[in-house]
Amino acid sequence: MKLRCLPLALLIMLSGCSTAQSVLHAHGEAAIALKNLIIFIAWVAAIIWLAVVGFLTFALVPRRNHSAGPDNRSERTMTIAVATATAATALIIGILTVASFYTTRALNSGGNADVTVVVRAQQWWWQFIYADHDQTQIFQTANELHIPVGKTIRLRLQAVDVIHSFWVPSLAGKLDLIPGRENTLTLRAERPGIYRGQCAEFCGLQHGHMAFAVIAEDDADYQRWLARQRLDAAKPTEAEAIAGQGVFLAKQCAACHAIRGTSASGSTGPDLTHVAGRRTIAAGLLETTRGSFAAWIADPQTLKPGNNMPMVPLTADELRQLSAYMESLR
Ligand code: HEC
Ligand SMILES: [Cu+2]
Repeated sequence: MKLRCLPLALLIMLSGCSTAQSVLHAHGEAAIALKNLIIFIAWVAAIIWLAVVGFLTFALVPRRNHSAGPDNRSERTMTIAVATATAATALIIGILTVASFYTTRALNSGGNADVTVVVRAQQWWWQFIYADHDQTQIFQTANELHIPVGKTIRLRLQAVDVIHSFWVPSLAGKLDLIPGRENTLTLRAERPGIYRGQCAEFCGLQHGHMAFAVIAEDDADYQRWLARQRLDAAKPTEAEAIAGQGVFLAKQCAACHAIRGTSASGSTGPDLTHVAGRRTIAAGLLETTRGSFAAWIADPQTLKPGNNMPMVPLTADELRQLSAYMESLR
């Protein structure tokens, strides 16, 4: 009976093998420090386990010549054994405490940041606002954080509604976003890649659909992305997309979404200025395609029940035009 459960248990363990979002695939300064700490603690625990099992086996092996009652010698041996074990326990706990203390202190050592991004978590998506001294250069995006490789990124973590938690296991430790207070997380990617992140604090119905991506790219690519993001939305050229812009501005869409360069300036939902340039929509739910836009706009409540975008009644033509317009926003 028990043996029959074994394959199932092994199968479940296999699910830990993905590298998509793994603490053990560390590519960021902070994540590497944390991974080393985890491995160190695992080794210490393994050695302790072996020692305990060793002593237990030793104690269970029957031996001849042991006296019937407790004599002075065995009592003395016992005292020494207990004292040694207690001292060893205290020492090991001490070492582990010091190791975690120095590791976590190094994570938040501050220093100068090359890029500062305000992260505003809300049910159930991530708003990323790229700060700049020059007011005209500030822009925002959603669910996709672009960073330059090898640079220090300062994230100012804020929550709009309830507590959320920012976690990109391959790059850094996790940190909560708490309404009314700001936490700071320092992030640094050592090599280019797309790192999956996920809200790590249960925040309501769609907590599981609150993913994001950190895209670490070399400086030239990052600068190109930055320059593009700072531009206003592209003017639609296709007839269908032009009609779509009209629908967007006429329906409630513009009350919740901003599209720079148009009169749409809502702030309840993600900024859509360059929405088609993002890999996914609705916080990792759907890959960005014209079909996904249509599906999402037609019925956001079936795709992501409870989310804060209502179903706006549209005709089939309006839906097609809106999707074409969304797809033109690169
Ligand atoms: C009441 C506010 C509201 C209205 C009205 C609204 N939306 Fe949204 N929209 C949202 C919110 C909130 C989200 C984020 C949902 C999530 O991911 O949980 C969203 C997400 C989106 C996204 C995905 C963006 C991304 O980057 O993930 C698109 C595209 C979109 N809306 C288009 C539209 C269109 C087109 C209309 C008009 C037909 C519209 N929305 C009307 C609030 C609104
Ligand atoms: Cu959450």
